[in-house]
Parts: sequence; C-alpha cells; structure tokens
Amino acid sequence: MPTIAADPYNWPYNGDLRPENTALVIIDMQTDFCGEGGYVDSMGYDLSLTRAPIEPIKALLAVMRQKGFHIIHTREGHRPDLADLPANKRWRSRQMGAGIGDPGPCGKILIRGEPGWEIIDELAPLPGEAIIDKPGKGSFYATDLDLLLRNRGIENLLLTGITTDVCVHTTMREANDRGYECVLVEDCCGATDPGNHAAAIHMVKMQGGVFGSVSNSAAIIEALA
Ligand code: C5J
Repeated sequence: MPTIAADPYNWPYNGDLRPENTALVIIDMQTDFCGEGGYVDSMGYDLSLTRAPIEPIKALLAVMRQKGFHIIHTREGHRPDLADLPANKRWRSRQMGAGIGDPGPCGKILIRGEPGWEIIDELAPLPGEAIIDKPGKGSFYATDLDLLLRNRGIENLLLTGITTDVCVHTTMREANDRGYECVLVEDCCGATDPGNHAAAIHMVKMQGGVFGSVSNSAAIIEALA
C-alpha cells in the first residue's frame, strides 16, 4: 500500500501501512458534542463547526471498513453516580450553563446511557467495532485503549472526530508518547472555534511533525484506492 500524502511528511513514516496494523479512531462523535440540545449546543457554540466533519468521516469510514482496517470509536462520558467526574470539571461546566450530570434536552449531560451521550446515527458503530468509554479528554487515560491496540498489533492511528483542540489533540499527544504513529485527518475533525482548529493542526506540524503528520480524507481515500 502506498504512503498517504501528508504534511510535514508522507504517512506513515516507515511506509508500513496495512489494514492489520492501522486503525481509524473516531473520537466523540456524540450528540453531546455535535447535536441539538447536547452539551456543546447548551454552551452556546456554533454546531455547524462540530458537525462539519460528519460527511468526511462517513466517506473515510466507508472506505476503511471496506478495506478491512480496524475501526475504533470513543465516547466521553461519566457514570450516572458521577463517581468518575472530577469536581472541578463539573464546576466549570456549570459556569457555562451546561452542568455535566444536570438534566438537559438530551437527558443528563455527558452521562453514560443518556441520549445525548450516544454516538450520532450517521456514524453509528457496527457490531464488532471497538468502543472506548473515557471519562476524560484523552482516549488513553483510565481506559483499555492501549491494551486493545497492542493486543491487535496496531501501530498506526488515523485520528478523526471532535474536538480538534481538545479530545483529538489530547489523544494524539497520548498516543504519540506511547510510540504510536499518528496522522490527524484535518477535514474529519472540528473545533468549537475555527482559530483553535487551525492552531491545533499547525501545532502538529512543528519540529518535523512533533505529534505526527496531517492529511485529509481525499488524500487517504486516494492512497487506499
Ligand atoms: C470537549 C471533546 N471538547 N470531545 N470534549 O470537551 O473534545
């Protein structure tokens, strides 16, 4: 398989791109982050920004499923009894009028099992695709993601989802420190602020690719064709 055109280097660095050693990671495409009445909507942010990656992810997901790549979904959320919710995280969300654990139009905000916490229908996981439930922004902290990746021999991660500057970036940094080879798929991510989205992409490209490389869905689909 050819490498993928990416900036600042074609990805992956060692040219070893195979369905067996590569996963598409789709981060937090939940109603709470991109649906009406969810957490992000309740904070008053522009939903068109976090909904922008839905169609590009859909297209990439279809191709990568068809080619037999590993597919991994994540969900940010907390236990109904809030035992895994740090007090400062709850306090900050309440300052924004979207208290985690408080009732909202889509059920209790960011609580596992509530309608707002579900992955949106457009990107619903298929049976057999791994779902990682995480209490924090990074997908490795307090989850079994690293174990699952190592057991499957996965070395390369394509990172997509929302939000670019928060959960996607935190996950990319965590993965990079663990030795995974990462590419951030620019048009398959979105942030609540366009400047933050652009800055998050720019940061990856520093130092020859300090956290990995950056590509887009069209380049990846073309390389996999
Ligand atoms: C945030 C996320 N932004 N999924 N979560 O709080 O990026």
